[in-house]
Amino acid sequence: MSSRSKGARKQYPEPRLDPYIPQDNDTIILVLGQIGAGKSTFINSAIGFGREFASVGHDMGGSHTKDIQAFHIAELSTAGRRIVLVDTPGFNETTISDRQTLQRVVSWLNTCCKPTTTFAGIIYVYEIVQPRLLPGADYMHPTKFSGSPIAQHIVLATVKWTELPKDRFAVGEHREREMKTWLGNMPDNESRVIRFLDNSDSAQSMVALLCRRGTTVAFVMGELIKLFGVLPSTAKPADSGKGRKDTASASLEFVFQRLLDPAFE
Ligand SMILES: Nc1nc2c(ncn2[C@@H]2O[C@H](COP(=O)(O)OP(=O)(O)OP(=O)(O)O)[C@@H](O)[C@H]2O)c(=O)[nH]1
Ligand SMILES: [Mg+2]
Repeated sequence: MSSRSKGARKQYPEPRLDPYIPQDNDTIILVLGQIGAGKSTFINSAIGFGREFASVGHDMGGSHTKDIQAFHIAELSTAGRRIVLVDTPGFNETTISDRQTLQRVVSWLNTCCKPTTTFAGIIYVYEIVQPRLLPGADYMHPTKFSGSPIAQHIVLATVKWTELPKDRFAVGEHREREMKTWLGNMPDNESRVIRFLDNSDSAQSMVALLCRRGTTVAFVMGELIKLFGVLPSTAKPADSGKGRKDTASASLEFVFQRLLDPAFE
């Protein structure tokens, strides 16, 4: 990545936009965080063509990203395995609860992924300029994953370092140290709180880190259900138009019905 020249990037096809048609060997990464944190901006950097594929919002209203949307990173895809970054509406939105937002994400995974889809992880985008964000007030605060097997599939991407006044930089570093305790006592915790340096290499290195350690979508959905009690909606989600329901994803739903209801035959 850092060794690649800008010219080398041009030989890759630009990522395809909607509709997202799941393929057997897709590798999924969810990008989550508060409204306006910089999720869509991060995805554009990771895609790496200097273009705004994921729409970025500059207004002060609620979540600019309204729908869950999947983007491929052609540059990072190898051996027929596509890396797909999933942009999501932000938490702390006024018109929809965080629980409903997470339910949409879980429903999207349930509907748009195949049983063979690899789940590489979650990039949780966190504004370093944010003075306080109490776990009780943040439904999916990263502390909630402490002790969960999902913790090893999370990267905390701290963003907006350039917005910290120079004399407040030490405060940012202090917050960063605190974050390193959030995912619990895992050997490589510290290495997964990473500064986003506003460039493609920085975003792509986080993606590559997560891709070294994948699990199944079914496992992650099961853990999200256990941690947050959020069931995938049985109704077709509004976002499913951006994916395709086929027999493979239907069989994933079957896995989940069984997981949720031990009596299910
Ligand atoms: N300085 C700086 N500004 C950023 C960064 N990321 C995002 N922004 C700005 O923050 C604002 C929101 O960015 P988005 O990428 O739309 O944030 P989002 O998390 O996708 O927002 P929602 O979709 O509304 O939840 C925009 O004005 C961006 O230009 C960053 O890394 N550094
Ligand atoms: Mg967005």
